[in-house]
Amino acid sequence: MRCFNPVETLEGDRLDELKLERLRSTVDRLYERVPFYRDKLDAVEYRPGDIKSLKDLESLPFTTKDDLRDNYPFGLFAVPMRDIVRIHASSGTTGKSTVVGYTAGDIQVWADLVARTIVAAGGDRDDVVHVSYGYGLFTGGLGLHYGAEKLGATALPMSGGNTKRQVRMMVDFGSTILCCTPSYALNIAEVMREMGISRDSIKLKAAILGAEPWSDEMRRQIEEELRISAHDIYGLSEVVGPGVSIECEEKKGLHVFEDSFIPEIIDPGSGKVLPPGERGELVFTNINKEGLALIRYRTRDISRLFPEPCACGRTHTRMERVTGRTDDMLIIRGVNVFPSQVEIVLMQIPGLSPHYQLVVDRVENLDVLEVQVEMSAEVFSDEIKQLEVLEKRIRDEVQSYLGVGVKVRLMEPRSIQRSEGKAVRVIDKRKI
Ligand code: DLL
Repeated sequence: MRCFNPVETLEGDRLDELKLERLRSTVDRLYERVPFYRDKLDAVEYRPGDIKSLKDLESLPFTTKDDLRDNYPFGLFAVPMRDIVRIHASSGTTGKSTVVGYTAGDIQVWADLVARTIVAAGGDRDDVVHVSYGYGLFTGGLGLHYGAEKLGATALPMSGGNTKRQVRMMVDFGSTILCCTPSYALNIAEVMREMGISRDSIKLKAAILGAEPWSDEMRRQIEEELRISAHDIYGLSEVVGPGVSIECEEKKGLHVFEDSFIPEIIDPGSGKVLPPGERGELVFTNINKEGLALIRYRTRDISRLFPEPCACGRTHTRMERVTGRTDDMLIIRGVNVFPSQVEIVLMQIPGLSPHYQLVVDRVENLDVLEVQVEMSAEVFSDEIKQLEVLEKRIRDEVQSYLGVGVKVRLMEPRSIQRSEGKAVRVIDKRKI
């Protein structure tokens, strides 16, 4: 195993010492410098110096997306604006976007974290890192870019879109590591096929895919089609951007870089910390960030932690891949449904493409979930009768997996809009 930073293999006790020291200094600094945190910490009668052990984190208050919005744009920054060298923001589909700021030191730390993820995916300085995450206020593009440069690899700042051009550059420049959303990786593979570019004309060996949920089934499809090793990368702008965690070669969970973030899993209802192995809402505390550091930030992402040692040798805890968010969960006639569950079923049925969308509506006060999925080109030319059999199979299998009846609509190849960034999986007409 190769690591970019020796801290990735720091022994448990030493890692805990480092975490404690950084936690204490972060919380005390926020108390001094950020009025919002001073008020919140005063409310729980916290006094600087009160953190004596990592367990004390549990007594601190949570931070939510609303707190960031209420302090829009720069109210939670812990340094003067003249020390901020970069701003990013999340798109914010509802209300104000959330704004994050980085000092020069933060940019270095972040680049180091992302360099670790590229190495975990098998990269080194000889690689050509093809960055198809969007550049701009979104953290994906510049995040991967700085990581690739930090590693000493060659960064290719493609950004999203213009997929044919992406493929041409991949051939001409010999890209070896692709960074984009999993749905965009499938889109690229499809365009490659349509352009008649054979797998042998590209040098791709790995992909660092994230920013949206995806399943192991989708991983298999991407790995098969592109003949690469696909690694899940997780992160969120509020906490830093990409580089919070990554899958190593074992692909049994994502290592959370604990020298920078302390993860917890809580019960989303009660806010109580859950024991290792139990599934709940992921919460992160920044312990290595100057510009904007958040205490117990509630991500709304659902996961669980595996503190057991990993065969790769990294000592940092692992989190299960994020399969859904507390706020993505659809409630269909009282049954909780995550789009990722539907994906798992669809990907196991031959004759379907990995492009799908869920359309939810309310008809006569009853929720109706329609699964729209594209057929592969071969199936599309089949007789109607065979299509009916396929439709019924999907309906039955989704129903038995989810425990709720669904409508199924087989779609023509290429009729569902392709993503160039995060895929839109759900169209909920009930809210309109
Ligand atoms: O998506 C940062 C990122 C960029 C991560 C590139 C990975 C690669 P936001 O736009 O703030 O930041 O969205 C964060 O996206 O809370 C999750 O719900 C979701 N998400 C991110 N990575 C994954 C993943 C970036 N690997 C939100 N699996 C998070 C599932 C993910 N969901």
